[in-house]
Amino acid sequence: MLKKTYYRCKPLVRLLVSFLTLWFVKCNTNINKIELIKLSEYDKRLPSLEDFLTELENVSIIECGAICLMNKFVCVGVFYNALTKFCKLPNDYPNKTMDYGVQPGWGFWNTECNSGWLYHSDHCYLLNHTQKSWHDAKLQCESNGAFLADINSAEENSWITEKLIGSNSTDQTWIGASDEAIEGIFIWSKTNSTLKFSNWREGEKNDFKGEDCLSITHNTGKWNDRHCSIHLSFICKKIT
Ligand SMILES: [Ca+2]
Ligand SMILES: [Ca+2]
Repeated sequence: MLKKTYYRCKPLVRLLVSFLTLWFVKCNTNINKIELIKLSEYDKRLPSLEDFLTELENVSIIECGAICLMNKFVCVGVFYNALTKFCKLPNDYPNKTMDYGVQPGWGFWNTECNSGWLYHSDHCYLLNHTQKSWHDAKLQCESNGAFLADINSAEENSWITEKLIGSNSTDQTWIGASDEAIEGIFIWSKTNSTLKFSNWREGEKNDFKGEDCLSITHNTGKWNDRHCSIHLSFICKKIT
């Protein structure tokens, strides 16, 4: 039995988005953010087979999620009973072959993204603080099965600025477009397509001494073209 006090997770923000409930928590562990998505199709349902790796009692949903992600096995999600504060970590993703019983209070919470990644609108995002050139950042994302993030709407740009970056600094971080192929025509590397949405800072893009790679400013979410060889943090994105 893992003790709940070991993790000391504090809920920071709780957002209700239609049928999704997103939790952002801060822990004193290497897990800084956890996102759990409640899958309503499992409400009040619990596999009656005792097919669980771990069972915990008297824990919060946040603590339960943190414990799941702290384990070495792949954490697919948790069964949690809001009435009794019991938590069960399943061996595998629940499926139709399991024998379900209807029990009050139980719900299934999915960990859609790996530890450190944040979920938004069917994608997982990671702000990687390692400073890399634009091309090395792109390769790093791709080595994680992701891509250097594209941004396709004002809503996505705002979410990235406020929730993923969440900083007052004027630092900039790489995102996934460049105009190296045709000067002045920025192309998302993921899709090889031109920008359908843009959020250039006043006076940008200016190709100052040959700037070709796209960055986003932390505090404003505004875009700037920078020299591809400079080292910045970067945002990886992948489909869930
Ligand atoms: Ca340029
Ligand atoms: Ca510029």
